[in-house]
Amino acid sequence: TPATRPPLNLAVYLVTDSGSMLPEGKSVEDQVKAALEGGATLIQLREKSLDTGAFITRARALLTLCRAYNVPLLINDRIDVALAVDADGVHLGQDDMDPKLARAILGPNKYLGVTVHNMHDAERAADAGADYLGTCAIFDTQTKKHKPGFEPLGVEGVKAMLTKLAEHHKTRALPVCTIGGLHASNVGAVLKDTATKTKKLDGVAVVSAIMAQKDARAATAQLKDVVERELALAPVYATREACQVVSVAAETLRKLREGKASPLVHHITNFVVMNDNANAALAVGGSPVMAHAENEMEAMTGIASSLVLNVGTLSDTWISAMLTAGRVANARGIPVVLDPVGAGATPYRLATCRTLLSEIKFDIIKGNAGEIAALANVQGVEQRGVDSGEVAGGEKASVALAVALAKATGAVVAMSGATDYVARVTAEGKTQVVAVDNGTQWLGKITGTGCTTATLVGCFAGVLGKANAFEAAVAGILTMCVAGEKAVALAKGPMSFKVALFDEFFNVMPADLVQAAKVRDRIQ
Ligand code: 3NM
Ligand code: MG
Repeated sequence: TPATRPPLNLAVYLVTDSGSMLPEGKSVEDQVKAALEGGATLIQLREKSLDTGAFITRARALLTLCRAYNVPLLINDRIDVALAVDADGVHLGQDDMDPKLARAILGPNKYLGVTVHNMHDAERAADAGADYLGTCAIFDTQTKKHKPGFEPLGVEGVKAMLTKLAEHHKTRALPVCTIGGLHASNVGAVLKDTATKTKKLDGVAVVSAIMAQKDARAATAQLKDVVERELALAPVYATREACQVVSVAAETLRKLREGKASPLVHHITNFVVMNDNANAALAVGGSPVMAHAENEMEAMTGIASSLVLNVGTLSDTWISAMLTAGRVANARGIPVVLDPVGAGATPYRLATCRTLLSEIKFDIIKGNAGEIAALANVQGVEQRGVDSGEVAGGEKASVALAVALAKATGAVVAMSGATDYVARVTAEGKTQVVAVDNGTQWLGKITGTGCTTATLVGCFAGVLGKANAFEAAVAGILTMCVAGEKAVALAKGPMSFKVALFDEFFNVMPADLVQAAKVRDRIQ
C-alpha cells in the first residue's frame, strides 16, 4: 500500500536552530508554528547539543504542529529520535550515518534527505533511496561553521551540480534544495540563476531567515512569495486527503522515472491514437503494447500489469478481443481501464460500452462529461462527436454525475473537463471525490489527449494495482495536466504543443506534481 504521509515539498524548507539567534521570548516551537502559518512547506528539527529526552519532547511538540498543517517533519541526523516519535523522516549530512544503512533502519515509508557535495555523494544517496538532495552551502553563513578548506558552492557551483544531476538517470528525478546565507532578498536570484534547461532547484532551506526573525510568520510568507513567483508554484491548495493522493502520485511517478517500475500496459485502442499512446506510455516510464488479435489476448493480457480498453474506431472483431482480454484481466486481478470514446455518439458505441460494462469489471472509467452521462444514462449533457459538452449545473451536477456512474458500476470514475473530477464509492458506501483544477485549453486543441490520459492512468494503475485505482486515476490526470501546463510555454501552435507535451511526459518530475497540484477534496 502506498504511504499516506504529507507530500514532500522543498519550496520553503525551515531548518531549526535553538541557539542564541532566537529572538527574546521566542521558543523553537513558537518560531516553527509561525513558519507553518506563513506557509513553510517542510520542517527539519536540527539540534546539536540537546539531550535525547529533551530532543524527543521537542520533536513530539513540532510533530503535533506539523500534522495540523499537513507538513512533514524531518529530524536532523538522529534516526532514533525520528523513529521514536514517528516523524516523517531524517536529513543526513555527509558525516552522519551512511544513507544506505539509514534507509535500512528507516524502512521505505520515511523520507530520507541527504546533503551532497558532489556527484559521488549524490549517486550514493540515490542508490540508498534518498527522497531529495540538499547541496552543501551555496553562500557563507553565520549559522554553521564551514569545515576548514570548504568553499561555498556559489550560484555557479549549484548550477553545475544541477546540470550533472540532470545528466544521470539515478539523480534526474530527485528534488534538490540549497542552503546557506539565503533570505527573501536573494532567493529569487538564486532560483533564477541556478536554473538549467533540464533541472532547477525545487526550493530553499533556511535557518536564520526565519528562526532569527521577530515576526517569523511574515518572514516565511515573504520567502514563500518569492519562491512561489520564481518557481510558479500553485498556491497552497490541497486539504489533507487531497495531499495524500498527490503524494502517492508523486511517489509513483518517481518509481516510473527511476525505472523501479515499468508496467506493461496492454491497450486495445483506436487507430487515431495508437502510436501516440504507445509513445506516451514509454515517455512516462511504462511499457506499452498494442495488441488486438483475439488469438493472442490470453497470453498478452496475462503478462500485462494493466489493461486499457478504448472504444474508438470500433469493430466487431475488436469487441470480442476486448471481452476476452477483460475476462483474463479480471480473473488475474489486473486493473482494467475503460475509455468510452464517444459513448453517446452512436447506438453502436453505447451498446458496446454496455456489453463491456456487463461482462467486465472495470476498475476505472475515464471519459468526458458527455461520455460519462451516456453511460450513466443521464439526459441533457451535450455530446458532439467525441468532444465533450460541459455539464449544466456546475460543480454540483458534475460531481453528482461522476458519483452516479461510480455507484452504478463500482468503478472509479475519472471525468475530464476544465476541472477534472475523480469519484468512487467504496464497498461500505462511502463517497470520495477530488477535483483537479490543473490543465490548459491547449489539451483540447490536439487530438487524442483524452485517450492518452487513459494511457497514463493505465501506467499508474499498473504500478499501484487495483486496490489503489483512485490514486492511479488522479495521478494519470494530474500528470497530463501538469505536463500540459509546462508545455504551453513552448508551444507556437498545436503541433509544437504536442511535441512539447510528449517531452513533458518524460520530463515532468515528482516535485513538479507536488508543487503544481491544484487538487481539492471534500467537494461533494
Ligand atoms: N547546513 P542560514 S549551512 C544547517 O552547508 C546548515 O550543509 C549547511 O543557515 C550546510 O540559513 C547551514 O542561517 C546553516 O544561513 C544555514
Ligand atoms: Mg549533520
